[in-house]
Amino acid sequence: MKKVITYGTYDLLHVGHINLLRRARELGDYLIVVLSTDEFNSIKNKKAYHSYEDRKIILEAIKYVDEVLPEYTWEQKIQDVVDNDVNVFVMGNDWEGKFDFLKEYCEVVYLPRTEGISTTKIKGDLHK
Ligand code: C2G
Repeated sequence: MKKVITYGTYDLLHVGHINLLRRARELGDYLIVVLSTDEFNSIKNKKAYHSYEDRKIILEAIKYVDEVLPEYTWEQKIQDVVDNDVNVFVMGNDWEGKFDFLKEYCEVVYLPRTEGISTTKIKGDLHK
């Protein structure tokens, strides 16, 4: 079984997230999403609207997602890849090159982001 892993906050779910998850899942047979906890979001200077628990329930309802695990730190990726026998690490290309250290452990794929949509844009548009 070819296992794929990806990371993110996945707040205010939108088509950019779904496009990423679909393409990531298509690279293997099983997709693990490592979801930023509320505490880690504050380290990323992000404030999610939905709690970790709610973001986890939402992600688990997506047909492309097989498993959701918590992301607590920047430093857990190697351990996650090894512990879960991951073959492919995937992120949107806003992260291009940032996780190439994982190439020792698995394939590293950066996928084109979906243009014109982001959680930040949604929040901004709603305030207009
Ligand atoms: N994404 C995308 N297109 C968009 C918006 C997001 O392809 N228009 C992708 C991002 O590139 C990322 C995933 O969707 O791969 C989740 O995006 P975020 O929730 O913003 O994740 P981020 O805060 O970048 O978290 O350790 C890594 C971090 O946890 C990444």
